[in-house]
Order: sequence, then structure tokens, then C-alpha cells
Amino acid sequence: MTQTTRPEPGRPAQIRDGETAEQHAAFEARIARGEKIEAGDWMPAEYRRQLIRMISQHAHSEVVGMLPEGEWISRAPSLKRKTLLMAKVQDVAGHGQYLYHAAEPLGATREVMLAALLSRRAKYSSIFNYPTHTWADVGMIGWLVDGAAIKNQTMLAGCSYGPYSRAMVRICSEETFHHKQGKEMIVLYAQGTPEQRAMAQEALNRWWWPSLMMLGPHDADSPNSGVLAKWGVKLKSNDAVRQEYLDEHVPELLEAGLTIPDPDLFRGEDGHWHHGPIDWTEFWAVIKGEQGLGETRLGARQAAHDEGAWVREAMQAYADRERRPAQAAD
Ligand code: BYC
Repeated sequence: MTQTTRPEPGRPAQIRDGETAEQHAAFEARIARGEKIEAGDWMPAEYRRQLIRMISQHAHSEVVGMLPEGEWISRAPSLKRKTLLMAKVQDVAGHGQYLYHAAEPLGATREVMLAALLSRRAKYSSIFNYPTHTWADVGMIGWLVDGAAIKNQTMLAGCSYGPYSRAMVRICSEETFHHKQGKEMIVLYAQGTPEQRAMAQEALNRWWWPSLMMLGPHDADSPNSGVLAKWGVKLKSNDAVRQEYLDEHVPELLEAGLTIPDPDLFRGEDGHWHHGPIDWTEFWAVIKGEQGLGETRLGARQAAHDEGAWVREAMQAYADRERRPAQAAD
């Protein structure tokens, strides 16, 4: 068959101009065999676009995600808690780095990705537009937000794009520690003084619904899931990951003596926990920055970016000088 350069009637939209059905079939056969796709391999333009979108958004989530907890480093109640939190925030900075590195060989420069974040064209996780009111929010982020993230990322560790998959393996091992320290902290407070128990409960009331939302819209409202599942990026749907998160966390929170703020929550005969209706209006308003701390978070990122300009200039000057050794020796 000759190379197809124009869309044909009935041709799948994912086959772009200049791509052939044979190329797509060979690519999909590699995925079906469980091979990893590497940055230099042939890949459909839509696969590349989806990966850049998703990985850069994930990287931005890590970078913006340092803000709510970073605010508490100077207010940690003990040296032990401060050390743990500093280690966690540093890990998260590293996660952002791995992820930007995973997206760069796909053709997205760091500058372009950061410009997309700062100009609000790229998204980052809705969860980080919620405020942290008390120290217990730091523990609840560890238990619930990292708990939800691990469920999603363990799935992504098996994804078809090699660099993303490998980054996820490393990130998940570090996040498991973040999850444990958050859970340990909240379980302790839930068994503590009445004030500590109230602080833990109020934090759960704040983070329960946002943590369910962060795993993405219901499958029927998830426009990207179809193609991501077809090409082995998403091995489980948004709702399937949310179910895993629920089934692990509901019994543990109840065992800790906490009340889950969902009057409709129940355990079905299928053995799974089922939540009440999620307020998706809030989810979209938070993502758009109409509700929550979107402007504050991006303002903080913009300030950090501006204040770091001298570092980028110094690195550029150093790189330029390194490129001229022969000239300098003459
Ligand atoms: N927030 O078609 P859908 C962490 C968007 S950081 C904002 O289902 P997809 C941590 C979605 O982008 C962990 N936007 O999308 C860090 C799409 O819009 P566009 C962060 C969301 O991609 C520091 C539209 O809604 N994890 O753990 O198939 C400290 C339709 O959705 C959200 C990741 O980023 C959201 N929550 O599935 C502590 C994981 N959900 O782009 C902890 C990587 C959806 O078409 N990402 N949208 O304009 C993913 O796995 C997937 O992107 C999602 C969404 C499951 C999140």
C-alpha cells in the first residue's frame, strides 16, 4: 500500500497527515507485545501530543504541589516532623525534574512547558488549589493525596512510554514513604487529645472530596481516556483507579476513628465501597482558577521563575563559554 498523506473517508482521526495505517499497526503491535516505546522510536503524532500534555501537566503538579506543604516547613511542630517534611518537599522537586526530563525528548522544551504553565495554557492537579489551614492538612495530604497519586502512578509505571514508566517506578517508591508518614501522623492525632482529633477530622473534611476528584472526571466524561487506553498509557480508567483508592482508604480511615464526610458512602454486596455524588462543578471551577488558590499558586510560581532569572542567565553564560574552548586557547 502507498503512503497516505491525506485523511481518507473513514480513516481514524488518530492517523495524521504523513502517517500510514501500517505505521500505526506496527506501533500498536509493539505495544501489544509489551514493548516500551522510547523517545527516538517512531510514534504517532497524537501519541506524542498526548504524552507531552500529560507528562508536562504531571511535572507542573509536582512543582506547584510543593507550595501547600512547603508553607509549613517553618511551622512544623517538632524537629522530626520538620525533617520529614523537608525531605518530602525535596523529593517532590526531584519528581518534577524526572518528569520534565521524560517529556523533553518528545520535543517539548523546558521553556515552552514552563511558559504554558505560567500563561495558564497547561493544567496542573486541581488538588493543589486547595488551602492548608492547619498542620493536620500536611498529614492528610500525605495520606490521601499521595495515596490517590500512588494508585494512579502505579498504573502509569506500566505504561507504554519507557521514560515515563521508569520515572513512575522511582517516584512511586518515594511516594510510598510520603504516604506512610502522612498516615502515621493522622492516626496519631486521631488517637490523641480532643483538639488533635478535631484537627484530624477537620482536615479529612477538607481533603476527602478533592482527593476523589483529583483522579479525574468519570470515565464517561473523560475525553482523553479512549486513546490513552488504546495506546497503553492508561492501563486503568479514572473510575477504576478511584475505586482502588476508595477500597484501600475507607476502611483505614474508619479504623482510625474518623468520619468520612459522605452520607451516601456504603459498602456494596460486591465488596466495594461506593461514594456519593461528586461536585464536578467545583472540580472544573478549581481547575479554571475560578475557585480556590489558582491565582495565588501561579503567582508564587511566577515570582520564583522571575527570581531565578539570574541563575538561568549564569548557566547560559557558562554554557556559551564552554562552547568556545578552542577559540579561547588561540
Ligand atoms: N486536575 O480526559 P481526562 C502529587 C483534566 S502530583 C486538573 O480524564 P486524562 C503530589 C485533564 O487534564 C500527582 N486537571 O484527562 C505532588 C483534561 O484536560 P486537557 C499528579 C485535570 O489526562 C506534590 C480534562 O481534565 N498526578 O501526587 O485522561 C505533593 C479531562 O480529563 C484533573 C498526575 O498528574 C485534575 N485532577 O486523565 C504531593 C498523574 N483531572 O488536558 C503529591 C498523571 C483531569 O485535555 N496524569 N484533568 O485540557 C494522569 O494520570 C491523568 O492526566 C489524569 C486525567 C488521570 C489526572
